[in-house]
Amino acid sequence: MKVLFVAGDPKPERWTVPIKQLLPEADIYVWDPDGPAINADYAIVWQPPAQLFERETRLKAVFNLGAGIDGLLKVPNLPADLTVVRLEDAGMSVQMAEHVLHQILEVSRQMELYREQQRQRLWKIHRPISRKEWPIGIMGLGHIGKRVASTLASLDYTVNGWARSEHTVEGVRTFAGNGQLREFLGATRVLVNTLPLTSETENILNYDLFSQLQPGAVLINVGRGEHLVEEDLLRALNEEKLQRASLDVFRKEPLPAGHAFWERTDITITPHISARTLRDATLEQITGKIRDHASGHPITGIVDIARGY
Ligand code: OXD
Repeated sequence: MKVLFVAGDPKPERWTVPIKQLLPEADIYVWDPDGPAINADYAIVWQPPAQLFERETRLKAVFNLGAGIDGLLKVPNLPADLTVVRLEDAGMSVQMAEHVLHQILEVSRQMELYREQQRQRLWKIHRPISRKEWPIGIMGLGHIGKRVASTLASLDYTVNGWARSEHTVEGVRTFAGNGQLREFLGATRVLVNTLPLTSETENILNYDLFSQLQPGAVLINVGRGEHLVEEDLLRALNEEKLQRASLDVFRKEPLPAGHAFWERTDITITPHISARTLRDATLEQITGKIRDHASGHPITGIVDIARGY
């Protein structure tokens, strides 16, 4: 079995050595843009070049090194009938739950105010959190959205969840489809985006949507930069339709030094770190699936290319 590793890591051996340990029966190759076809059976990829699918025409499946497969689906020449498999959790959802909780506590527990007081050596106690004032709405109820929602629900926040189709999450009120979006937004003060990026969800975080949230709303975007209409965010903040935004993902990454977001004290910027791909858990999952697929067993995480996730 031939497995091809295609990701722009300057030290690919960080990946290929453990892949070989986990899958000793396979021959492991690193993508060489100028090299010949190796007739790989499987490819493990992150944002691969279009040449991959021109050159490697015998792939049985391609495994994405991330949960979001928008980057892979954009690659020209991706055969429409190729089996594409995304990462399922692999330690990401717990990180995401932690990150989102942290961003919420920043506002619900007034952490910036207490940091400022520390700078002033001021001991002053403000009123305690009232959870009722911080209803949270999670957009996207896949592995990650569900984990975020159930973590927050376990801390007694009111949590709503919205997705294209019906979902059930214990302790969470769920809404489905465009027909229930308005009601979901009206019940939400902290909006957390974990949606996959598709043609239907691109630009979904826009001025019209922000206008339907509860007063003093907060946006936490851990989905993709393309979900957000950037000028609409600035307008909503300027008009106080939103109180704050915490952004981990951007249309252009790294966020250009001259970008208006850097200047804003009402925007928290993190460099796409809300949930990192953890190498050990990721490779255990992918190599396990490669072995199962090669021996004809069913695997989970196969993407519906037409639906986009
Ligand atoms: C992912 C990511 O999609 O890291 O997994 O953004």
